[in-house]
Amino acid sequence: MNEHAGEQGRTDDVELDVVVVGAGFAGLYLLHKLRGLGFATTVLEQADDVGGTWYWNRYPGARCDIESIDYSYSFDPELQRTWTWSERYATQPEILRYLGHVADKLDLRRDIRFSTRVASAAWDEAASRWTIRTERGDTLRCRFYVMATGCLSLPKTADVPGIDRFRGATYYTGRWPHEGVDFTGKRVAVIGTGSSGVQSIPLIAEQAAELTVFQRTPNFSRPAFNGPVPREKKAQFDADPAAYREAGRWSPIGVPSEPTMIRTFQVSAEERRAVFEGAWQSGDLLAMGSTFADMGTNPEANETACEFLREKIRSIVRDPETAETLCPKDHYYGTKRPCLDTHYFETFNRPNVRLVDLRRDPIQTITETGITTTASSFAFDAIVFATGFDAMTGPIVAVDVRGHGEQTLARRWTDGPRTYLGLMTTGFPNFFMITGPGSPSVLSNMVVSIEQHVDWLSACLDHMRARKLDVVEPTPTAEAGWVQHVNDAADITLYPRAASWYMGANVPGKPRVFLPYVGGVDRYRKICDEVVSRDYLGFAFDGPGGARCHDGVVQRLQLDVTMVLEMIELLGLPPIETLPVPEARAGMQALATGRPPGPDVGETRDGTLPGAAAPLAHRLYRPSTPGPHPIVVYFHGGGWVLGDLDADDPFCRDLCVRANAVVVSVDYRHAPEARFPAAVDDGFAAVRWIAANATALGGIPGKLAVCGWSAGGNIAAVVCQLARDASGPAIAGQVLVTPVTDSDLTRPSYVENGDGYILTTALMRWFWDHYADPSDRSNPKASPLRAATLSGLPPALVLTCEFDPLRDEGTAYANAMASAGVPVEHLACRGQIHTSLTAVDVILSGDHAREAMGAALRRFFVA
Ligand code: NA7
Repeated sequence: MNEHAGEQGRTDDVELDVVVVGAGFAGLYLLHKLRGLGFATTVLEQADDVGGTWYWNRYPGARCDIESIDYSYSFDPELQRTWTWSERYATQPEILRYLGHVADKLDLRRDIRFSTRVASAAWDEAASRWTIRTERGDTLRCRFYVMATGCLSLPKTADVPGIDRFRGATYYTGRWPHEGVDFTGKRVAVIGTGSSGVQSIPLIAEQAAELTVFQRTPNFSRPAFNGPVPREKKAQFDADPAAYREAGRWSPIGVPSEPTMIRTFQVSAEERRAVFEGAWQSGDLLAMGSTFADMGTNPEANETACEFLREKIRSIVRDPETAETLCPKDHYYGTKRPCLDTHYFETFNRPNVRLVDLRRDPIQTITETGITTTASSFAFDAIVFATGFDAMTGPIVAVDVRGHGEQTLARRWTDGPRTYLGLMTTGFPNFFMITGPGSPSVLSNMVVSIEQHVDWLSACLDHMRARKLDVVEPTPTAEAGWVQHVNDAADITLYPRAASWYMGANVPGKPRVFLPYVGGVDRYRKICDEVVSRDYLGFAFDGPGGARCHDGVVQRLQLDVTMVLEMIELLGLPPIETLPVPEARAGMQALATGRPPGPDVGETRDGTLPGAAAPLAHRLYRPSTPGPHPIVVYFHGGGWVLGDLDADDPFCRDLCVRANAVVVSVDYRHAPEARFPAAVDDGFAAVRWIAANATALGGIPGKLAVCGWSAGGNIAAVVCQLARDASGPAIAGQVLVTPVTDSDLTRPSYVENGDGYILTTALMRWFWDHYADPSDRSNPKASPLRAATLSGLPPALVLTCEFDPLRDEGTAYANAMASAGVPVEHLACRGQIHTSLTAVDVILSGDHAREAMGAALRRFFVA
């Protein structure tokens, strides 16, 4: 098997195209693929056979927890036809047999050097080659160097004091003896309750005389209900394997699925329970996190699932104190990797099993004979460490990798990994990672993500060869953009709130950075494909074929904005400007149904107040805190044509809570029925009336601000100018949310963002045509940017969005006010579109802007 054993210390005179490190799922497929393309490839593998993760993790109960049909290669139809899994979730030995079978079938072993650990890899600038040195003294030279080392392959150093003192046997789940371990009659300790602990504990308990489980953090786990491959699943697969695989590739997790759009609190408590029970009974790892659309983002929603799961634990574990100790309470479901088990919680009902809660009773030291905690001393014959891995970055930086200027990767990543697409990192030409940090990797079915990376990388090398390009490296711009996107995407989820290995939190001293990409396998695949179709956007190539680079950032929209745009595209709605006004209004109302309602406020009250010509409807939102409160007069958006009191209701609630102010939303007259200047005249009349009646409204006289979105921002801005010119009422501040400030539709933002981001240039033109005659449009009451002077206006917060046609006129207004001496804060919202900031609980990435609005208003009222 190991044809190179005994050839230690050799220096290859062959120049390889590619050296791959690791012979697990990734390395095997990569070798096959590159060989097929005619690249001279060698794989280096530290074990003495193939298998990677599945070679090392031989602990009792080790098995996959993505169903085996999904957790297997898709690239070879014959392999799919001829291999049959014996169980729904295959055991480690069966998966290892599978990988051995693949290696045999494709004759891979002849290009794999086993028992070979890479010691260092250095980029030779002059030759544009990598020099790889192994711990047994081999030296290899290659054009491309690929780490296919897996995300969970470097066991974490056991950070428990006294570990070397123990005279009994110690075992690591990730380095389990090949011959197995017989615990019969032994007193055994298991430290760690992640997947490895949860899978092994029930089996160790069956054998050992006594088992003591040392738990630091309880984990969410559900029964796998393992057994034969479910008939339905198999039938679905067999009916059309290619279509089945394609559905997996274009799914969020890499397993065919139909994501739900329903949010947790849209259904009753009973319905919710039934949905959770269904997920529990399914034995599917992904089912619980997919029960409702907001599981990963809404803490209260997630907590309902957590409590359901805790109840299950309490119903299984007989001793109430033990049950309570096993109930996770310090993290949301899914934010630490959940587990699937077979009789895990039941194991704690056995008389020979006890649980030690390390949060209450931490380990002081391991001794010669056992473990001493603050409260007790335990004697053991064996200690099993199920303490996990230095995940994702650990195996990569463990090698002394040196790129440009001898810089080491470990040093470059001191503050956390920086990658472009999780595939490459700047400063390290021709160095690739398979499922590296910044790619979906561990948040997905690994095999699907591995295949995607291998296919992408092979196509890239083929592309380079065809164009005589020798060297590839991502650009700093592309990498910075991707790192930003990966972080932004994680920040809208609950993930960063947990001390998980996803965050690097399990390894003392490791930077806390969210490592994988949460955007999903499908969206990520689309992004990688887009990079290729845009001439390898963000990659710089060089070689005899010439230097070339199409620099740029591939994903500039926030993840949740992308998701909303995708949803709207699916709806296939006609452009608003092609509709008659009544239909456009009805369409807007229909779109608003079913959206999240926004936060609760103390009280809402509908009424009328005097407008410029006739009474105007208004809605008042009062905070639940004791009053009186300052007042914010709010004007909704809709291009002076659309919108009503309901349109921005969630946003008004949000504003009310964040500003701790009464919000009075005023429904001014709309065009085309009432054209310019009806809307602004109504706005001014309303502000005057509200200021005069502040006390009756529960407000504080003299503490009044205005706020508006889009055309409502236009009204708010104009009202401030009118109040200044009329010497009252006093306005403490103005919050202008992506406001219309000018009728000039030729600014660059109208060109760059004129189509594809909901508010289009064509729609803006339609709005203006309905609202104002061309001759009126330069009037400052229509285009407040054109006022003779902007001095003397109230302090302002102006919010603009990067992908909004109105971006530049908002910026221009903020700058012009600032030049005129008005205190102005301008918040330019990255990756957002015109409709982002009012989309409360939908565009979560807009939350910090909403918080800034609340803070600005509170400041205005203090001043
Ligand atoms: P995990 O999931 O990282 O679990 C490791 C467990 O060990 C976890 O409960 C840790 O508690 C615990 N641990 C780690 N260090 C200590 C010390 N020093 N003292 C006490 N307890 C400790 O690794 P697994 O091998 O179980 O699973 C890895 C992945 O493989 C899994 O997620 C699946 O993707 C497959 P903590 O939670 O850090 O408090």
